[in-house]
Amino acid sequence: MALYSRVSGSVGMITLQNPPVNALSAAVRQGIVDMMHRALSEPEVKSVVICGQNGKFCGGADIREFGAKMTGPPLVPMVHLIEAASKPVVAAIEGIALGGGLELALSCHYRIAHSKATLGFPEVALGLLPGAGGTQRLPRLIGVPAALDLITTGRHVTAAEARQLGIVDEVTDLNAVDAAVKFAQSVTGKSLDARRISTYPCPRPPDLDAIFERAMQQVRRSARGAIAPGTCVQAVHAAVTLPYAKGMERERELFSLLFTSGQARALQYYFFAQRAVSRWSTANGARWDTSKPRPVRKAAVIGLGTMGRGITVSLAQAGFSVVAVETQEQQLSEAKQAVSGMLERGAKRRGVPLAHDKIKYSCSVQAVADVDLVIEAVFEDMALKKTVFQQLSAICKPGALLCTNTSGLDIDELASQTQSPELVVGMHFFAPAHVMQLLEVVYGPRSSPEVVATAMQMGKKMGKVSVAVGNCRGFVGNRMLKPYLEQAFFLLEEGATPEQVDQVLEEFGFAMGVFKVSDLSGLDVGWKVRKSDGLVSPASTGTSARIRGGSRYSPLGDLLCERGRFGQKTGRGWFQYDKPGGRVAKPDPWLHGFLEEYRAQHGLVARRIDHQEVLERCLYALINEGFQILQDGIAAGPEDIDVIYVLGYGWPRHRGGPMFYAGQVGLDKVVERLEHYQQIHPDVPGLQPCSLLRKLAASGNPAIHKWREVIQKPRSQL
Ligand code: 3H9
Repeated sequence: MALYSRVSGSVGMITLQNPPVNALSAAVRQGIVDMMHRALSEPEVKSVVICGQNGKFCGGADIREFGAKMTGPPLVPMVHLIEAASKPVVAAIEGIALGGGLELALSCHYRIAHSKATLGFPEVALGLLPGAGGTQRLPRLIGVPAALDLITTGRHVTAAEARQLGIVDEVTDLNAVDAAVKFAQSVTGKSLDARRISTYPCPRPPDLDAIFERAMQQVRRSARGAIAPGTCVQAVHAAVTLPYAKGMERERELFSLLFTSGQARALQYYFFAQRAVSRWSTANGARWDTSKPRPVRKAAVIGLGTMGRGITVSLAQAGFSVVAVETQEQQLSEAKQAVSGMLERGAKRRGVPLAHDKIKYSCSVQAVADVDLVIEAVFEDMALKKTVFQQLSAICKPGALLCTNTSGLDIDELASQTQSPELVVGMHFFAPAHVMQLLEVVYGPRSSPEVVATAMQMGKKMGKVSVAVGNCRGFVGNRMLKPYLEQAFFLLEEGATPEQVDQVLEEFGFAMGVFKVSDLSGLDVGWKVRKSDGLVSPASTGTSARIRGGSRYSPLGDLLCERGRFGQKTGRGWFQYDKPGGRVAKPDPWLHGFLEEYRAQHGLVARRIDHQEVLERCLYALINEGFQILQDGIAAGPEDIDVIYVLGYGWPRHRGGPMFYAGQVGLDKVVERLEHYQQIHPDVPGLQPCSLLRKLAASGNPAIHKWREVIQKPRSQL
């Protein structure tokens, strides 16, 4: 709702009241309309200030209302009422003015912002465009190129930048509401003719066509199939080419198109999913709201390879004192140099404060004796990690958390090396660790709830989205990756090429196809794991080279590694590169010949594989594993899986994540297609629909927020 008060005798003050971000719900919109009429009708009131409660102007339209039937006054007539007012209306922007919140501010005649406020049009990230006149007013106010930038990227700007762009009239370090009241008094009685943005002509730069062409190219390059950015460009184009009223009609048409799209639903689901994962729970009943994190001031990182360096940088930038340990002098000095460079680049590019003085380097593990938390980041080798954990358990002060950065090793096995297994958790960072936003916090059966809470909070302080997951081989992300990769290998055996598979996945919206990603991360990484699992050679002579443990296995990755093809780092992998370390993947005729020979050797006849089969086999096998993970209680809900896949594995955000996507396709259809492929390829593992997936499909494809009710039942039957 909106509160009304009178200040300094002549200023009517309308305060938006809808915690936590004063979103423009039906009640708030109704309140604004009613209070505007009241302010305009009171003769003593000479000017109006609109502000938000609790230091936040407004976070935009209430996203929670998007799924329901629209009630209350619409936003567009509301902003027109404000702009048309005969008394000056001043927006007092504290905290945030985002989306519909900024549109509300743009309908006011003046805008005063606090210096710490941020402003922007983030609608594009929700699959929308600013639909209450934002696409028509902003270019009129700040010009086409700047408006295109803000609207198509959704980036937030500081009050200082907003002032520079001409979005706000004044910036203050003092109380912005008080400043707005004073300002409102100072403009009482002045003509408002020049203050109504909708009446401004839209600037028409001479190279207008080139500007729009460039903007379209830019969004096509980065959108990966998302439709909102290009639609935003079209809406701004209408501001330049049509009179205001016609431009508003075009904005409404384009907004409706997006609003009803599956992409908008996916992006809005994802918005809430990313917030839901912070309300974590574990399989044994620990929860975010009953587990208190322990204080951490000083942390340590053991092992300063690529991951350890990134983790050190993240910790230091988040303000923690860090002891960085690498036992080899030479490697320590190289790491020190690399970390300094990363900190300097962070300061230069992102304005992160330089944090050299937060880090102390040491060659001795003894240096971690007084820290509150250790993150071990040595090689992915269980024997080595066990030794480190035994040492840490003896050296660290009582109560210190012992965390391991691993992409899939058994947390419980490591915990059993220590005197206090309840203090052990996994922290699975993604490379590069100081850049990637995702952190899987892996709890073992013995990890204490406070320890999970502490690791989750540490991730948040490092600017990451932390997702709590249970302990199993590969946790959530890498466990689901295995069947996805397997299908891709099998498809090569059956006649596909790496470029065909990657093209299909990239057209779906992945940042990179599965084979390019393998080349980037290094084919030797998986090879090492397969070797230690005893998979690289058949169990006994006479067993087929393509069978392991009774299931089909593709040794293609192993064969490439045996030939020294480790991907980008060696200049050859599934693709070829111009030099070792090269980035541009090119199809490799050698590989095509190699695949032909391989097929001939194993009696495989290549067939034409269509795009649909590539997509369905890769994605549905991955999704099926996701349902198995839910069934096993490794992830608490589908949101956890979706956030992991979007932030850690390049899943296109506008498709919501694999579990949301499955729901959109229809769970019954996913089951039916998996069964279809399973019938044709009975020897291919990963195509047998898991029982939770079957159960959900049979219960009528319920909406994703209802899955948890069904998930609880199979678990309790175990
Ligand atoms: C729009 O305006 C369309 C119009 O152009 C045209 C229409 C015709 N609605 O992120 P946080 C909740 S589209 C409802 O954790 P922070 C959020 O779910 C809208 N709820 O805090 C969370 O709830 P919970 C354009 C909202 O401090 C709580 O607030 N606006 C909304 O890290 C705290 O959020 C946007 O896209 C909302 N609009 O960040 C802004 N916003 O605790 C989206 C937040 O139950 N919001 N909530 O999980 C944001 O970017 C961030 O939330 C914000 C605060 C920066 C505001």
